[in-house]
Amino acid sequence: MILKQDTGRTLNACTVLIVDDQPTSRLIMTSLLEDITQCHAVAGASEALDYCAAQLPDLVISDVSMPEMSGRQLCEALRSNQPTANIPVMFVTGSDSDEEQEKCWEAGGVDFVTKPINATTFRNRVKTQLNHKIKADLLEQLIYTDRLTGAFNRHYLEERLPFIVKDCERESQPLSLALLDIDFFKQYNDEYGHLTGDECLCRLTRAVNEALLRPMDRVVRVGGEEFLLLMPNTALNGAEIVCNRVLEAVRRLHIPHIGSPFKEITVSIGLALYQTGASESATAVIAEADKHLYRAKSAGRNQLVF
Ligand code: GH3
Ligand code: MG
Ligand code: MG
Ligand code: MG
Repeated sequence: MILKQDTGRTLNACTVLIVDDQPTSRLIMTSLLEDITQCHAVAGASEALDYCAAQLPDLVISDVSMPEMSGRQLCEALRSNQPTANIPVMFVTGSDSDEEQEKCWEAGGVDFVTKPINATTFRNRVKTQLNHKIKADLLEQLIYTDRLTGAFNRHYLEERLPFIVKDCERESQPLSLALLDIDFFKQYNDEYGHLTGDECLCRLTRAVNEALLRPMDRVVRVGGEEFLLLMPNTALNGAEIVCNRVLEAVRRLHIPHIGSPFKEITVSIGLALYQTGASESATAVIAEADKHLYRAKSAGRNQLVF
């Protein structure tokens, strides 16, 4: 079965986070929106940051003046952190001075609503923002993922790898990189046909994704039947465990392949480590993983080399 991409998201499947230190404001906004979308309300910015990091809501509606941290600071904090950088922030405030407004726009806000809230305007502006977000997410998915398997694509790798490396450098964390290639896949296509080959690629992608542990891990389709596994904050011993689990997950699919000595679909994996502060670039480490993959192939396939 081919992986279905998430193209038909509707407003009621979106999540909105409401941030306001006044309980009545939270209540009013929630009651105005709860028939449109999923609402969650919190009383302050630090709670909001935790929620956003964990849940990635589709829109944040924030009060501007709050005791511990202002709405503007919340917006800036969301912007400066990659996973939350694309969450739109709409400001709702009782203070409508031009200066305050200007600062909110500068902080990266997408809309600015003044209290007392006009219900119709508010509801429709929220709907507009959510519709934009649905389209932006879809566009991102189309740009960064492979249509057949749903895995991330080369374009994603070229654009995101420098940032992934930068995050690892900043946190002094290792980055494990593994190249995976299907064994005897040309014979598989010859024997079972290209469509069955495509289906095999999809099932394999799903199995590999499921075998990866952390939400930060990524599967990138870098060639026809070749995948790069990106494992940030993962040292070699951890990555070895993950790669062995991937090998096992593929074996457990038990996809028949009579042209292979294993009689089932298997993969070979070459693993290498990017260490922060080292002179080697991530691209050089991928080349090293490729050498290890070649050795895994020469040594009989269906194995990991690092
Ligand atoms: P090895 O064990 O050495 O990796 O052998 P192999 O046959 O897998 O390697 P080779 O690179 O010679 O062949 C890769 C094959 O993958 C060629 C092509 O038929 C198949 N392939 C590449 N992209 C796709 C795709 O999108 N769909 C299908 N069905 N097959 C593909
Ligand atoms: Mg307030
Ligand atoms: Mg191959
Ligand atoms: Mg290949």
